[in-house]
Amino acid sequence: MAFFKKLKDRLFKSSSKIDEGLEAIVGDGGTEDAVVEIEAQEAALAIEADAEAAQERVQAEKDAAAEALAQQAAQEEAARLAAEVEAAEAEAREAAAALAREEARKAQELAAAEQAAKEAARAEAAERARAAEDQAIRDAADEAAKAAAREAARQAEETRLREEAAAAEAARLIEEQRLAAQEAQKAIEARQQEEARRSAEKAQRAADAQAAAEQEAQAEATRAAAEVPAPATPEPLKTTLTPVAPDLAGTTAPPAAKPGLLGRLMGRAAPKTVVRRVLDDEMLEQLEELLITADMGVDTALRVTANMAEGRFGKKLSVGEIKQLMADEIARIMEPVARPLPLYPKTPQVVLVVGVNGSGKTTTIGKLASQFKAAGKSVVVAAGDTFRAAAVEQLQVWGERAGVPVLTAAQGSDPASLAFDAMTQAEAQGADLLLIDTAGRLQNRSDLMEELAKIVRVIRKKDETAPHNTLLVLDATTGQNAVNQVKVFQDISDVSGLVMTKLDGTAKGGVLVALADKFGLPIHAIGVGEQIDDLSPFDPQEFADALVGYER
Ligand SMILES: Nc1nc2c(ncn2[C@@H]2O[C@H](COP(=O)(O)OP(=O)(O)O)[C@@H](O)[C@H]2O)c(=O)[nH]1
Ligand SMILES: [Mg+2]
Repeated sequence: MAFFKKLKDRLFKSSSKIDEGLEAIVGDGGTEDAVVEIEAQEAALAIEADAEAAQERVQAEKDAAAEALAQQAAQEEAARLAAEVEAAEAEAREAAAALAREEARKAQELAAAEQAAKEAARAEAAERARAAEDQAIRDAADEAAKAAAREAARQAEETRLREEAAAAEAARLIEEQRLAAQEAQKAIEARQQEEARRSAEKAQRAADAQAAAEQEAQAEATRAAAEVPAPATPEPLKTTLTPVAPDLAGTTAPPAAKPGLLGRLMGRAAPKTVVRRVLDDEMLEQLEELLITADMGVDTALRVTANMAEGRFGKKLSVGEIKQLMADEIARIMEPVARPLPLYPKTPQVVLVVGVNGSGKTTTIGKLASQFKAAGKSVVVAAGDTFRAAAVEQLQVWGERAGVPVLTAAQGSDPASLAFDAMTQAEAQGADLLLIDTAGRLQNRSDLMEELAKIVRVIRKKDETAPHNTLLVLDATTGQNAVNQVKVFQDISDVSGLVMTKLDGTAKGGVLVALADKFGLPIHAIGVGEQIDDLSPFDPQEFADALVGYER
């Protein structure tokens, strides 16, 4: 195609040259024609003038002859002289005519010569144009041949490069296989050594234990012979419970006393073997599936794997590297949404807590109340889930644990009027925060919507900027269903942030990544247990590492 286009361009160029040539020729011819006409006219005028001059000369001679004849004054000779004059006149006329004929012939010859020269010039120009045209065609053919040669060379080069790349790839694969085999061999050797070491240690320990037991038996026998045994005092019962009141000033439980967040989150053991593999389509698909099975949702899983693969396709990656990449990618998605519950100078700050039944609202309110209390804030809690008596009692228990007042109303009473009373009390006692629990009967969505709207309406009578936060509590074990819950609650309330509970109770948790990716709502905290201090600030990197099982 390119070749034909080139040739076409060149042909257009040579035809435009012909145009130029034609114009030049026509222009030149026009001017030459005018010059010949003028010259012919001038020649004719000269001949005429010469004839006049000759006539004048003849007249003068005639006059002179007449005068001479007169001077000789031979009257009788007059007739003869007249005859002679007549003869001289005729001769002179003849001479003048001959001269004129000669001049006219010369002028004609000149015009003919000019005409011939012009013809020759025209013929030469035509010949030049033909030659130029031939040359252009030859050039085009040359160019075509060169282009074809270049294309052939390029293709040959491409083939060579492809072959080289294939050879390099094959060599690399062989090398990889060799390295993998080497690594596998090393791992086997290491494992064998480790096993040998362990069995040696075990044997040693058995021998030591045996010796100690023998010694102890001997000593015991000696003591028994010497003393009366004292009554045994029971060992103090070791509690595995975590402290009830968390210390927000910064002291945390020592890592040995309680499994770390990482461990509790997914409850996974760190991998023991290292796997290396070339990142290819197949592997990417597998990674995607993996993320999808971790509740991440198709879109987010695709985004994560695509970003991971960028610039790394064909590279060999170890499990550790893949995990790190994945964790970093997930953390990057979550970073912008990791924000603690914002605290405002306006008090009481009203926090409305919404979510489906059983998602963990009441528990989360208890944990939040406890944390804020520990941070020196005065907190009031309103038991807005008046639908179930058990819900009210449950919140009262949490209030006692956290040491904050819980405002309740009779079962079945209007949660909005309870919220109004709670506002009044919170204002009266100068509370910093008012946490309002709500019911989560999603099966009757319009009732719930009306109930929440009414609560908002009445608290706005007290403070038109309230509620300052609408926290949506989601249960991590519900997986992708949490995505629907966010949509529904965004429809019926003004969700300002999320808390995800029960991340200790699932091996998945990927839905939180999907939520961050899809909605961009702030994630304030995560629930990692049923105890009062099992509510952690959301740390994206820590979460991502835990989700993929990466240990830094
Ligand atoms: N493992 C675990 N259980 C939780 C967590 N948060 C809440 N729960 C439990 O989930 C159940 C429902 O919680 P609740 O606060 O009553 O949910 P509500 O209906 O939304 O108020 C209770 O048994 C809680 O102990 C959490 O972070 N981890
Ligand atoms: Mg509840």
